[in-house]
Amino acid sequence: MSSNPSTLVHTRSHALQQRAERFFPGGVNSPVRAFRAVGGAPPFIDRAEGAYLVDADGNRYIDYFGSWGPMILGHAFPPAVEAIERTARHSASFGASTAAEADLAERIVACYPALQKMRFVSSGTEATMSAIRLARAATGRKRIIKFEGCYHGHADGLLVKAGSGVATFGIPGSAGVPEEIAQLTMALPYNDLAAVEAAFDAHPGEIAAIILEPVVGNAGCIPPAPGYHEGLRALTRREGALLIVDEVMTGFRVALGGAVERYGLDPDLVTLGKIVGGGLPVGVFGGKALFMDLLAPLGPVYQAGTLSGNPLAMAAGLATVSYLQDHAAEIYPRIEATAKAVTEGVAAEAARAGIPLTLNRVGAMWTWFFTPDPVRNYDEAAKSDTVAFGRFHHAMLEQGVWLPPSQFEAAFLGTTHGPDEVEKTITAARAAFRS
Ligand code: HOZ
Repeated sequence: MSSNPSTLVHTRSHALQQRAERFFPGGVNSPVRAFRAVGGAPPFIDRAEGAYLVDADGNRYIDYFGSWGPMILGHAFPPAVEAIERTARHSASFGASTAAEADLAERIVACYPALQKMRFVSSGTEATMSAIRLARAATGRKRIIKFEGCYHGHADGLLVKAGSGVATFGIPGSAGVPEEIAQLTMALPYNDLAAVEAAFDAHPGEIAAIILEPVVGNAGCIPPAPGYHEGLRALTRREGALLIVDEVMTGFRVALGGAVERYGLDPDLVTLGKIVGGGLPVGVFGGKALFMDLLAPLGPVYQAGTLSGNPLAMAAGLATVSYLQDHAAEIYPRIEATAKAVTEGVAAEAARAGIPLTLNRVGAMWTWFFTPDPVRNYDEAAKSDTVAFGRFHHAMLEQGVWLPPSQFEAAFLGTTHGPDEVEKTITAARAAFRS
């Protein structure tokens, strides 16, 4: 693959990028959006509908990142748009309770019975940060275990060997995180139960919780090895530590009840985000009532938020989750079949062109790793040829296919992707691999 000069016009996007750089570091409000990992300048989005993004210069793209996960029902999903419009007429925020919060919670519990009690926050970062505080309070312990390449938002203690932008930019651990805090986080290789056992042996009675992405999405997509989840549950139970399953990415994605349903997990706490807010900022942490009831005002663990349970966010979340729940039997097999067709079709084109590619897919999330070898953990993901990925990304973008702009992010599709999009994507990949 060679990097051909751009044929699409990006004049307006370039001007908007220059303007944005006056106000925002790198011109962005979240690092991976800057396209630094794949090179080139990011197109600015003007609008989106269904499976398509339209940029500021009028170029159309098939969207395979779906706002990094939330848009499983396609962009501008009409019931969510109507619910937001209707709700906004009665004010965007009250800072007091509304019936919509319990309406959404009821729907969430129907999909996630493991959430005996929950609390709404405004982002996945808040959800994981709060879940960890709760685990520390519940156990009276300080240390936590996370896994290399897993990303759980940008709270201090979780930016240790993290995935997503941290992996993309090769930042070993963020500057500004005090060593004393980072030391409380043990980052272990994913899919390696012996490493977890050794950590518990080395720090008996000190580990409050294990937090994991049940299917890694933030180092690219990495499925759990058979028996891995069960092993983590058995070890945490034996050692009196909590198991926190971070389903911000996988929730309502790999099944209606996320990885908890798909793999039959029994977590102590679960975190949700992305899809649960239907594209608006919502995070959730919840789980066993005995832990959740430690939260203020019932207990001594403090956590709060002016925009928590925000009415617009609840409206979008309710429209999305209700639709998913009511149509789950049809939706999940269909998006999985579409994802299988597009991912295997592209992988077959790579094989025909002699380009080594390893495909990891769970349901409608996946990564094409530019490596011939299996990818079961972050170290194996990091062996990918990121330069080749960057060239592929650009060649696809040029042909109207927008993939996540980093080898270390998962791709997604949803209900509005169909045979046409699959066909166009495979054709684009054929051209990309042969260029
Ligand atoms: N942390 C997100 C990807 N895993 C990126 C969020 C964004 O840039 O919008």
